[in-house]
Parts: sequence; C-alpha cells; structure tokens
Amino acid sequence: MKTIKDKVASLSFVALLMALTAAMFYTPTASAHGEKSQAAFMRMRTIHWYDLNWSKDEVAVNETVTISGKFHVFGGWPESVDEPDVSFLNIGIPGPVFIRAGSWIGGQLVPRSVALSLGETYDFKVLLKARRPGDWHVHTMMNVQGGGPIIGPGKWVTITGSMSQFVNPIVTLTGKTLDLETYNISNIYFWHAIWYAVGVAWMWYWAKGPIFIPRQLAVASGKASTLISSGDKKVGIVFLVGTIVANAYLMGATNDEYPVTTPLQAGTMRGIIPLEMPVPSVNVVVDDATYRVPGRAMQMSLTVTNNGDSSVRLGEFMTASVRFLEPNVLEDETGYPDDLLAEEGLTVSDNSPLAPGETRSISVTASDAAWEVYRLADLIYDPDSRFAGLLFFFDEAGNRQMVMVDSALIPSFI
Ligand SMILES: [Cu+2]
Repeated sequence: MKTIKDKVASLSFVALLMALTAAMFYTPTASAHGEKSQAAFMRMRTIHWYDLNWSKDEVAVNETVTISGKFHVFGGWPESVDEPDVSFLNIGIPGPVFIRAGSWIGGQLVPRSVALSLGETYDFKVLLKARRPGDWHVHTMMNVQGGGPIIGPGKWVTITGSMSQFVNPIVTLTGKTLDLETYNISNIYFWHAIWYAVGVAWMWYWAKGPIFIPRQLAVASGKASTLISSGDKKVGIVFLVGTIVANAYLMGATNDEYPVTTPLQAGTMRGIIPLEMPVPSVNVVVDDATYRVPGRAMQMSLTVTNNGDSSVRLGEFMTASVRFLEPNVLEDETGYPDDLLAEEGLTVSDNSPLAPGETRSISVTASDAAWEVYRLADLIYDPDSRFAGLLFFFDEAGNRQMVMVDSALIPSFI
C-alpha cells in the first residue's frame, strides 16, 4: 500500500526532474562577457588586435555591420596556452544577437578553423547581420583549441527595430530558397514536445510507485528482484521497441523527403596568407620595465635606434587592447572604445624626433586606470610575470612602424 508520504515523495521527484529539464531551456540575457576576468597574460601575450573598425554604432534589424582590422600573433606565445594551430575567428556577443554572414582572414573566406603562425600579422573582416534589438557589446575574438577564447576589444552597438522582422534567406545547393530563421520551426517544436513527453512519461512511470526508502529496504532485505514486476518489464519493452521503431521509421521518412544532404563542414584551413610587414627600421631594446602599483603606471626604459632615413617619434603603446597614446604625436580618429583608450596615457621622457642613425635611451610611462579596471595589473602575481605589446612609431611623413616589445615586468609597491 502506498502511503501519503510516498506519494508526496514521488511527486516531488517528478517535479524536480521536470524542473531540471526545463532549466536547460532557460538562457537569461548577459550583457558583458567577463572580458576583464580573462587572465592578463592571455590578453597581452597571445593575439594583439589593432587598427580595428566597427563600421556602425547603430543598426536596424537585418542591417549589417562590418568589423575589420588586423591582428598580430605574438611570437612569445605563452607555454601554458596551446599554439594557434587550430583557431577560429569569432565575435564575442551575448548569444545570437547578430548572425555572422561571413568572415575573412587575409582576404580568404574562413567559415572554419585556420592555422595561424606565431609572429605573423593578418588582416581580417567579419560581416554581421543584426538580429535582436538592444545594446550589445561586440568583441573580436579568436577561439584557440587548447587555449580557449581570446577576447579582443569590445564596442557597444545598438540594434533597433523588432526581431520579428528578422529574415535569414539562403539558397540551398538544390536551388530552393528558404528562411533559416523560421525554416521548419513548427516541426522542431513538435518533435521536441513529443520526445519531451516520452521522457517525462518514462520518468513518471518509474517514479510513481514508492521510491527511495521502501526500495532501499527491499534491496537491503534481499528482495530486490520483487521490485520489478512482469508488468514493469512489458512497459520497458514497449518504450524500448517503440523508441527504436519510431526512430527508424522517422529517419527513413526524413531521408525520403530530403534525399540530398551534406554534412556540416569541418577541418582546418592551412596556408592563410599573412600580411607582408616591412622590417621595422626602428630597433627597440627594453632595458627594464616596472609596474608601480600605487600609480597604476607601467614604466619602461627603452634604448631606441633609428636605422631608417626619416626621423621618428613614439606615438602609441598598445597592450591587451588598451591603447596608450602620446597626445603630441597621435590622436585617435577611429572612434575606438573610450574605456580602452588612454588618450594622454603615454609619457616619453624625450620624444623629440629621433634622427636617422641616432640611438637614444628613453623612459616611457603608460599610465591609466585601465591597468586596474581591466585587471592587467594582475600580471604581477603570475609566476611568469611578463608583458608584451606593440609600439607604434611615426616618421616625418606620418608613416607608421610597428615594433613588438616583450619583457619581464617587475612590480613596485611604493
Ligand atoms: Cu564585452
């Protein structure tokens, strides 16, 4: 005989299972991506994103935004992160608020993973189509197998309009036009509901009787075999045979209706062509680098030699997507995200033009709240406390040279 307690126990068990299953369908909206919590060395010593451009700040549903720019794959890639042999150019957004209509590296379409080479620089472009209205933080991102997602800078983009207006038409290889956004959606709901119901029926059948304690007692007293009746066995067979038959029949029916299918394409694309970068005529040696914790400033002593034929000045230091500018040399006109831009963040002890053939020792200070806000200062607690970044020099004609720096960073707490 079933007691009230047993009934309550089994009902709550079923309710718990249903709640757990339903929870899998619940995906709340997130507006940030934890970009600040990614280890500082990951952002400083892996992929350096620069020259970025988000084509628009505001778009209507169905309109497109292009994100383009360059990334430098740091030659001193950390040992604790797998090398970018299998990398996927992605976009960091909170769910499918945009769809990716296409992405390119070095002018080549890259719908799948690519192999990147350390020390090389690539240009890239991602075409996005707006889907869900709202304010979204849109980041560049590189997914590296064995390394995780490596996040680039994010910029707020507003999507206006209504999601119900969103369309995603494609032409299949057999010449049919269909809208991927709504294609067969009722069919998908129908079959999810059917199998959900079958699953719940299965759970309900086994949880309806007395569970836990009566069964535990039966097992403990050696009567475990009495727990499963011949009726239970029949029900089990009906579920098993029914599921196999239904699957076989439905698979056959689907194959008849859609005779031509191709699998999702995977694999790694090799031979992506990097940008041909001129050998820099400016040579930089990092003599030492310290981070002053109270001042939120990094100070580098550099020995700079100009081997070119035009005098140069230092205009920018960029690390982990934070740009420190020397305001006398460079002003940002690209609309780079404010929180990642230290417009007057770079101070150089002597930034008068460095003549061709001249060598000078300079002290360069990169200071901004971003060191703390973006948790880059956490670097000083790493067992391999190094920083890396890009220095940009400008000659008289405004030509730019990019020089990579990489050095140990010693913290100073006073
Ligand atoms: Cu973000």
